[in-house]
Amino acid sequence: MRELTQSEQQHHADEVAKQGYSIMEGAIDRDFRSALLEEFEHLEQVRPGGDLAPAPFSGYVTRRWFDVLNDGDIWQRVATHPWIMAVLPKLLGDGFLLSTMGTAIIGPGEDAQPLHVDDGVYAFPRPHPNLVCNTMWAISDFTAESGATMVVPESNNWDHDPVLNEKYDAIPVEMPAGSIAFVLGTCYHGAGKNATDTDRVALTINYCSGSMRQQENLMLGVHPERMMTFPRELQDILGFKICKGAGHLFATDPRSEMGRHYGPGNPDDPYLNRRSALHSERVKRKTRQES
Ligand SMILES: O=C(O)CCC(=O)C(=O)O
Repeated sequence: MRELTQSEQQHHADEVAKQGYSIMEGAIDRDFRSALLEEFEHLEQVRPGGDLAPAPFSGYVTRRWFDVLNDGDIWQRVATHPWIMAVLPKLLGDGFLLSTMGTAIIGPGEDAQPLHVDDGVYAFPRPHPNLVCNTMWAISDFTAESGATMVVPESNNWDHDPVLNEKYDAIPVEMPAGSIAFVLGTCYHGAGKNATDTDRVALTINYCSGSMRQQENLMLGVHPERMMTFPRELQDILGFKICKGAGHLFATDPRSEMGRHYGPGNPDDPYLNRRSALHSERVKRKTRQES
């Protein structure tokens, strides 16, 4: 896949700042989409109907699977899509985190979701710095009829969160299958009504600033041994990367300690080497003192 140019990256960051959302077409190629569709079939077999019971907000005929980093390896690629990774630092700053990832497969007849914001969970008075950015992955076409995400353009710049069931001028984020839309945490949005007779197939992959708590408890949900096999970029956004001094273990990169307990890790990793060198030094000192 080609890289996003600097000016494309800036364009998306500017669009998001201005209107709350931005669409990247051609972000998911045919093979990637087919592999995702296969993964959904697998998930349907092992956890039929999704991980959430039918409910008004998350939907009655909507299938949402979570904790997917324990499922197929394809989710590791999803979490670190290069175009998303290129734009997010401009929106959430360095050290941003993966907050939650899941499917949003909206069945025929599902009503529109109430308009909401994704950073309401933090209850910060607005305006505030960007805390959250969602990415909506269109695996099938997003149209007004199929239930494309509805957004209220420029609501990201308003000074209050939406009032439940109030009427707002929302428009559908129409985009062809294979597109990904950024939706800022402060932008009023919600899934549209699916008035077709087929599923609207999507992923919702949500990121937050490195200073915020992740929505999904990813550090507890994935076994450390498995996390140590993940690419470094994914480990970073799970919380292994120190952000403004926060997130360390023994005042150093947590991978060192995790590698010691749950290796193999990367034997060339300078942090790991430093940590194990310090550890053997301590053991030697202790043995000397005891003898
Ligand atoms: O599925 C969509 O279009 C929007 C999803 C969303 O906003 C949510 O689940 O909170």
